[in-house]
Amino acid sequence: MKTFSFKVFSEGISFKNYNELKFYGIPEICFTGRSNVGKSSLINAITNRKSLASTSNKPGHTRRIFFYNIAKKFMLVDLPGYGYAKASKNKIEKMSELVFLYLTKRTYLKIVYILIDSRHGFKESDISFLEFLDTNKISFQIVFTKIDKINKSEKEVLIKGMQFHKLIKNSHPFFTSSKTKLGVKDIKKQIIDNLKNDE
Ligand SMILES: Nc1nc2c(ncn2[C@@H]2O[C@H](COP(=O)(O)OP(=O)(O)O)[C@@H](O)[C@H]2O)c(=O)[nH]1
Ligand SMILES: [Mg+2]
Repeated sequence: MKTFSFKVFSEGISFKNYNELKFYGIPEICFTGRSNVGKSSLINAITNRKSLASTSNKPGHTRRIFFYNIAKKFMLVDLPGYGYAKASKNKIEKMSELVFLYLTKRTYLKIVYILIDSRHGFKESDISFLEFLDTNKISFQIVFTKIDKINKSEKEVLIKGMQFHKLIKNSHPFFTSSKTKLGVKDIKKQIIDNLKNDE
């Protein structure tokens, strides 16, 4: 496969229930993270759009899974975020049934990009989500967002913090900013490489 531009072929289509999900016959690549982590901004940066992912922020839409067909090569999947600040504690801990079924049953799923806000680092909900992916043998890639908001020594603290958990210790995170576009190319390159392995 040659490189391709991440042109959005179809506008987002969203689902609220697992049994409504359609199969598209192309690989699926997910983005998720705690709310406000910068997920919509990063999806917009990757697809070079101003407001592609903003609709998923509308009230009532936050519990839906959004699919965007990118250049007919893959489906970019915007998973509902976890760790809702306004939800009850119970909801924070509990993964929605939709996300659970999607992640455990979807055979076209290639990789999950886990977004972590550089200013806040890993939280308990991130770690439990990572443990869930590991248990279910789902590959993931860690992406630090809003890197423009931290300085060099804060970045070092962030990297050091990764040594404390076995699941993230040896992983190679991406450092990104939707503001400066830092790291956006690296994600696109990894996606293209990942899709190549399928051919
Ligand atoms: N400085 C900076 N702000 C960002 C960046 N990405 C997102 N934000 C801001 O963080 C807030 C949440 O971003 P959004 O993409 O809506 O997060 P989401 O809730 O995860 O979809 C917004 O105010 C964005 O402008 C970034 O890379 N740099
Ligand atoms: Mg959003």
